[in-house]
Amino acid sequence: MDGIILQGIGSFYQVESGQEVYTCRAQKKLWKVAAPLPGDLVQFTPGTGEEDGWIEAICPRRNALIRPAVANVDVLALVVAPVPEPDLLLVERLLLYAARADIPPVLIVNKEDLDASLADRIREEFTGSSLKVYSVSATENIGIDVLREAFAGRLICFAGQSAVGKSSLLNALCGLSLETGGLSRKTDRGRHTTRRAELISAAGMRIIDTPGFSLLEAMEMDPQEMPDYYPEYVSLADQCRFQPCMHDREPGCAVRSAVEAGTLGRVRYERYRNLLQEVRDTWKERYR
Ligand SMILES: Nc1nc2c(ncn2[C@@H]2O[C@H](COP(=O)(O)OP(=O)(O)OP(=O)(O)O)[C@@H](O)[C@H]2O)c(=O)[nH]1
Ligand SMILES: [Mg+2]
Ligand SMILES: [Zn+2]
Repeated sequence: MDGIILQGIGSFYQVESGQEVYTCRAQKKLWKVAAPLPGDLVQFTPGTGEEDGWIEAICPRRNALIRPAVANVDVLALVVAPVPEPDLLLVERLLLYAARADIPPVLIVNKEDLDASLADRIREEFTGSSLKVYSVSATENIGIDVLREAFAGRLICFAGQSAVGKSSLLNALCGLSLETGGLSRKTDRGRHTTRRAELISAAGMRIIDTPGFSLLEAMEMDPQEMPDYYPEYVSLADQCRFQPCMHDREPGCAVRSAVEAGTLGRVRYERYRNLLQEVRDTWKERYR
C-alpha cells in the first residue's frame, strides 16, 4: 500500500493511508540509505495484529531538511515571536537551509498581541526581499484566516525556537488541542513542549509541527554557493563589477550599493556577511 509517514517513535512509524493510520517498522535496508522522515511517501505492508507492519520502500524525495528533519514539504514556515527574544540569526540560517533544499519559506511573527511592531521591524530588515511576513496571534485569533488560506492544500512545516507558538498556531488553524507550554521562569527560554516532529492532517491542511531549537551547527558548503541562496542578490549580481561577486568587499558591488541606497535591508546584509565568513571558515577547516 501507499502512505505518508506522520511521525517516527523509536523504531516505529505512523503511516497514514486513506483514512487510516498504521503502525509500521522500517526494513534495515532503508535505514542504510536514509532514516525515514515525516513527510516521506512510502510503500508498506500493514500489520496483522500479531505481526508488525513493514515499510518496504521510500519514494524519491522532492526535498528534505536536516533540521527539522522532514521530507517533501511545500513551504517552510519559520515562526518567531516577541517572547522568547527572537533569534533572527537562527531565522537567517534556516532561510539558507531552505533555499539550499529548494523549499520556499515564509515567516510568521506570532504573539502580535504582545508587540505589534516586531513584524514591521523584521519586514524592514528584509527590505527588497520577497519573503512573505505574516503578523498573527494564535491565542487572540488574529491573522489566522489569512494563514489558513495560504496553507490550504500544501504541506507546511513549522520551525523555530521553543515557545514561539508553533503548536498554538496549529491548534488555532486546525481547531486542535495539542499540548502547548510556557516559558521557563529561570531562563526565559521555551520548555521544549513538543518532543518530536509530527505531521498532522486536519481541517484541509497538512502541517508538520516540530520541536523548538535554538542552535544550528555551522553550515558545510562551498562559500561560492552562498550568494545563490539570496534571491534578491541574485537579481542584482550581473550588475556587480566582478564576476562572480560574493557581495562582500569587492569594489563596484551592486548589492552593497543597494544596501547603501536603502533598497536592500542592511541588517539582513550584515547577517549575510557574517554567515559568509562562517561558511568560509568551516570550509577552510575542512580542506586544510
Ligand atoms: N500572548 C500570546 N501567547 C501565545 C500566543 N501563541 C502562543 N502563546 C503562548 O506561548 C507559549 C508557547 O506556545 P507553544 O505553542 O507551546 O510553543 P511551541 O513553539 O510549540 O513550543 P515548543 O513545542 O517548545 O517548540 C504558550 O504559553 C502559549 O499559550 C499568542 O499569540 N499570544
Ligand atoms: Mg510545540
Ligand atoms: Zn556584488
